[in-house]
Amino acid sequence: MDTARKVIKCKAAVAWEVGKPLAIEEVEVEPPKVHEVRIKIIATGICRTDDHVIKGALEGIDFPVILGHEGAGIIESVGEGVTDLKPGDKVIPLCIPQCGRCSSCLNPNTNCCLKTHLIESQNLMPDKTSRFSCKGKIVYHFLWTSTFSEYTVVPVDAVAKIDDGAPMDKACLFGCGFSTGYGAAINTAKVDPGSTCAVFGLGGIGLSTIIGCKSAGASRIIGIDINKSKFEKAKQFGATECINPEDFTKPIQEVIVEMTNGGVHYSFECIGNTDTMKAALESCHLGYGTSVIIGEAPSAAQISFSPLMLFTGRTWKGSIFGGWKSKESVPRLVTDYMKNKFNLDGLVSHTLPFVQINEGFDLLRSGKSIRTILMF
Ligand code: PAD
Ligand code: ZN
Ligand code: ZN
Repeated sequence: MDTARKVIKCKAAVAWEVGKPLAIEEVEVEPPKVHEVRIKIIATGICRTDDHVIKGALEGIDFPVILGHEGAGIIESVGEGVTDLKPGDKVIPLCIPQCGRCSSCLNPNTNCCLKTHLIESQNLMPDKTSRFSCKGKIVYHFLWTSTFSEYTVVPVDAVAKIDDGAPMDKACLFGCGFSTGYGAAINTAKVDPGSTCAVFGLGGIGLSTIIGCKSAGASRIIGIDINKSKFEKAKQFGATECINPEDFTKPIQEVIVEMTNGGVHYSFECIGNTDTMKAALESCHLGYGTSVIIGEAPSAAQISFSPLMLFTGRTWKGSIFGGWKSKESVPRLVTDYMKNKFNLDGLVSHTLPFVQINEGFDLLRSGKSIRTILMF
């Protein structure tokens, strides 16, 4: 059936209000407008950031909304003016776009395109309308990705075309988790061979950071988590030792400074908690230690720390989507994966049919899963 230019009715998980489980609904998805594409999502992962929205921790999200930002799919149809994508192409929607024209896109040192949700809301398409509706009500987009829907509409600046042979159930991890952690180590920290790293939080982001630290040649990688069941996998990915802050009476940063004779070269916060952000900074060595914030703290959070930490030569950075300029880098990352440059398959702890999405969130909240992949 030729669906192009027609409204498609399909399944989606709608978040009607804060704090409620997602509801599987039949939604209407309009055809793509100018410079947009409609994608049939094949697989999507569940990331902690989606959970932050469900819990109301992130400001500026309108409801009802279709969440999801770690997906992989196939172009169903393209809107006017789209020249670089065609129906049938395998693609990954990008939660950080790359417009190629703004001052950040033109600056080689950042991936923070000014079209991102950090600067203006991505609850609607660029023309300020939605392509989704359900039961006669408008449903909002999320990060321009909304991958918790069998079909979604995305602006072309937020879509990367990937290798035709890429397995979709793994490729979706390049839409957030893997790219974010791996890039934070490679691009943001620029971990060097022989260095010592500390990774706070061993979920999908933390484990991907470990993969990055290892491939950059770090000789010692310390994993930190309050859930011991994460340690085995962390070691498989390259952690040389794992510690639980609850096993010590003194603060974890003091433990790490002692273990490493003054502090680590690189630390990464992959939790989203201001206490562990501070602990990660204080775990760094004076003079040359660098700490990278990857975890997303609640919108209203503030942090206080001693300026002496930075005065004495430590560097504090943040990393969004691993520093990758998304549209050009994601296809290369997927190709590198196909050439076995890194193995991320172990990040997928569970696979469920899409309609069991709430079970996927339960697995995340109970600490049992790394990434649950939902298949349509
Ligand atoms: P996750 O919940 O799977 O992993 C977090 C891990 O931290 C779990 O294993 C917890 O047990 C552990 N943890 C929790 N509290 C503590 C603590 N006090 N001390 C030590 N360990 C603790 O989440 P995730 O890996 O999907 O995401 C991690 C964060 O990264 C989260 O805040 C998410 O919103 C953020 C994120 N950032 C980006 C980005 O571009 N910067 C992208 C995607 C996700
Ligand atoms: Zn994410
Ligand atoms: Zn841009």
